[in-house]
Amino acid sequence: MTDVPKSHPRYESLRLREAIVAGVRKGVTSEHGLIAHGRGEAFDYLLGERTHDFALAAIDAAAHLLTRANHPVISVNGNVAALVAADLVRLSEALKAPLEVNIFHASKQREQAIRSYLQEHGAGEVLMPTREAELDFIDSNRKFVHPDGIYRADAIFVPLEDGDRCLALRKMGKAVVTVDLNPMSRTSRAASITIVDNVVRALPRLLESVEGLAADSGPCTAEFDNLTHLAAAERQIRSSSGT
Ligand code: PTJ
Repeated sequence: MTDVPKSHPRYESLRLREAIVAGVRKGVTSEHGLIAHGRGEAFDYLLGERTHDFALAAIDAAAHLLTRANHPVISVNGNVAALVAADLVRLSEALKAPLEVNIFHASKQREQAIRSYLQEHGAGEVLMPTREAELDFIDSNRKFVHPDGIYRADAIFVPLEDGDRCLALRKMGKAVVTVDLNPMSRTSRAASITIVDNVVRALPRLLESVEGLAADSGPCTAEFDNLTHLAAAERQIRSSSGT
């Protein structure tokens, strides 16, 4: 990383900033993505920049839900592509779930850039938004989906989401797993399972859980109550003294 020694106490946080800035420069991440990242940083700081028990429980429940789904799909936007492209590709392979580009800030050029970036990280086919299939209950660019991807999916992994589409997907009867550092966001509250953690920490753990389950498809763990988990995350934030 440019000029920052690994011994710097904020090294990891600065590394992620650089990854997001590099994403913008490559045309993968939107400029708005910088602001979204900053909001995430603030929540992560309050969470002590570590994965808590409520997130581990959500990861476990998410792994069960996604491995048991008939047609899981992984939705990719400009921020997650910049931060965790290689992990998304590995998760897609482990779940046999297609990757589908779906962005909020409309840009055909950026959609193509995200696809190319995923392919540089080992992805095969990447589904793209189409005009052939539209989600109900939503007006933004995110309504345009692929007929064999999000449109047909019974479970969708949508890390770093804006609330509208999450609600629309739920109203359409689909299960939604999200990763969001803000337990109070509309997305967090609307999702079936919210992993309140940084996507860069959550993805490797989710992958590990999915790979473990693929080897041993044991019984499903207890029912997951999303709102109870969000309340635990909020308590953690309110009691925080930072990192
Ligand atoms: O590429 P696009 O056009 O689809 O745009 C993607 C963003 C993320 C810019 C867009 O979806 C957006 O504006 O999202 P919001 O409404 O700002 O919500 C993003 C949420 O993700 C916020 O609640 C942040 O706290 C959270 N967040 C940000 N960075 C991370 C994060 N959660 C987990 N890990 C992060 N690294």
